[in-house]
Amino acid sequence: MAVHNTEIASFFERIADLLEIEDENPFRIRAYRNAARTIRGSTVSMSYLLKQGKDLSTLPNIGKDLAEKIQLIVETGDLPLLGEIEARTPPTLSDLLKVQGLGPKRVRLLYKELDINTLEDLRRAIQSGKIYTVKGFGEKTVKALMERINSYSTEEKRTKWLLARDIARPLLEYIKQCEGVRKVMLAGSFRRCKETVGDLDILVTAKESKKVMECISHYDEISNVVSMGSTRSTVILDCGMQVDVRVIAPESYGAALVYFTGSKPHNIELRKLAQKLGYKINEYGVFKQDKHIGGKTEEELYKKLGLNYIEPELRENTGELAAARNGSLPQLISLKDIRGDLHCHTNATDGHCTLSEMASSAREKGYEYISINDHSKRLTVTHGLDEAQLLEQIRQIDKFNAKSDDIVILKSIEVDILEDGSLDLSDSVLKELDFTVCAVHYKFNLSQQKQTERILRAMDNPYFTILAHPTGRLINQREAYEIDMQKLMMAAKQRGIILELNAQPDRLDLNEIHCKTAKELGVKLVISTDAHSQNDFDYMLCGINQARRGWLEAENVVNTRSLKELRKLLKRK
Ligand code: DGT
Ligand code: CA
Ligand code: CA
Repeated sequence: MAVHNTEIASFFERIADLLEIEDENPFRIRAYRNAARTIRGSTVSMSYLLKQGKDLSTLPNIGKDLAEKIQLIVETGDLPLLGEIEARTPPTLSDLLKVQGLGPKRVRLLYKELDINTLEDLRRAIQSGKIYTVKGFGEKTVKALMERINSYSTEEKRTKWLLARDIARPLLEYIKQCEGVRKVMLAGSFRRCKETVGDLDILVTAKESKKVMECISHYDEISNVVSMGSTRSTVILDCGMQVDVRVIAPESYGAALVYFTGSKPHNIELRKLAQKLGYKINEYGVFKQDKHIGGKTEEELYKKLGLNYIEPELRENTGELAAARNGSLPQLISLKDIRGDLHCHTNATDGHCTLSEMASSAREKGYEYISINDHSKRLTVTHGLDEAQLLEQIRQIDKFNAKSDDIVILKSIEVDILEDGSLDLSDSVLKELDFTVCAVHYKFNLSQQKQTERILRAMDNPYFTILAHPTGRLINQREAYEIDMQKLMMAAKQRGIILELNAQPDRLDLNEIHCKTAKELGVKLVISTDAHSQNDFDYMLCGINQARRGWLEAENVVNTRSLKELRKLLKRK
């Protein structure tokens, strides 16, 4: 039996988890995670490629060493390296990583000091009070931890959008080549570009649905068939993702797409509206007294209801129907509007690539500008730039710009907002930069009032330009810290400060509600990838998804502007 891509990816993910707990080199950890992503997202299996004699090191994120490891897994079904790591660090520790609030550092500490290996061990240590002997585990932390453990087992597991895309991609390619298939579409929350998706909903139009279902049942990565009818089926993939597939008639395509794209509240409002107009709508079409009068395309369905076409990202029943009726839907921002990236790291701190490597990737994207925003000294004591190092980087950027005739690198920094609201570098060096990106990286647990005051005080610094990942949340891992967002936004507006929508797939910070509020208040936003390597520029898509869900238009986002316009917007009031 051939080894599946998901199995290979999962070897690398497990290695990355455990190395992280061991506090290994972050570059190495990232290399395993990136490789896992490539493998999961590949539309052909690694086994097949190897059989064809393909050199796997030509794939993105796969170097010679990883290519050899993949080959070993394919040939033997095993990877001794994982066994070696598991011999020193129990594999169950990676389950603990999944508990929100437990990062690798804390998991390591719990393991070293109390020999906590499993969730059950952790629960017992909390109940016996032993956990309080470990540094950093105070009453508040432990209480929150217990709540999370209790909800953990019942919590449904949702997959981040980008990973869902990588899982869906090879499956869609597979379905497309099944005999008789015409169209294949992903619907559901995936199409609405939610931050996370529960399951994948796939619609297929085909001549003969039975044959298609038969073909799908032979997909290599299915672990369990939950149900298999002639027009609908539900399967679980090896990676645990559930997939609902429906085969539909071409004349119902639009109606089915609307129905299965959802959201449910949007659909309910549509149905109510249809009733008012004397129609009935369902997944098969639009009906007037049982006569099928439409539903072939989505546009047609919306038109029959007196509505302009509503983009999937807006279908949450948060005002989109009214806007579609009165012609005031936003002209949503799209990837092609983006002209540059204003949050990028290099290997001067915790990035992986040089300044010119980052610039060349950005150039390939057709960008006019990027900025370099390495960390200031505090964050990563060993990596952060001090003032002399930052001045040296500024000289390097000047040199680069003098030679570059297309892309421009803007001089910047990701500077820490210290606990007292001061910035981590002195004004005398900050003034040498084109702008700053300012962020909270520690002391997440201040009260709402204190945290808000801390950031407001930082904003009083005239060199504060952009507030990075404003809430600090990490999807499935860490809650947002408490801040008065309305207050921060008003302050940002007054001072001409820009808020970042951080596009990292596990941040997506601001969320869509914040984006919409910012737009309404007239606060400017920037969509930035926080790229740590060349491939990370691709995260811009995730940022755009989030921005679209937040009703943003190009004009709300500063990195849709030309460099000349951008420079004006980066000026403080
Ligand atoms: P998920 O999978 O939890 O991320 O969220 P969705 O939105 O993909 O939800 P899912 O997979 O349960 O169903 C896909 C779409 O099908 C959903 O957005 C709307 C539609 N749908 C499902 N069940 C119902 C229902 O009972 N009534 C209506 N009107 N629509 C439904
Ligand atoms: Ca779904
Ligand atoms: Ca579903």
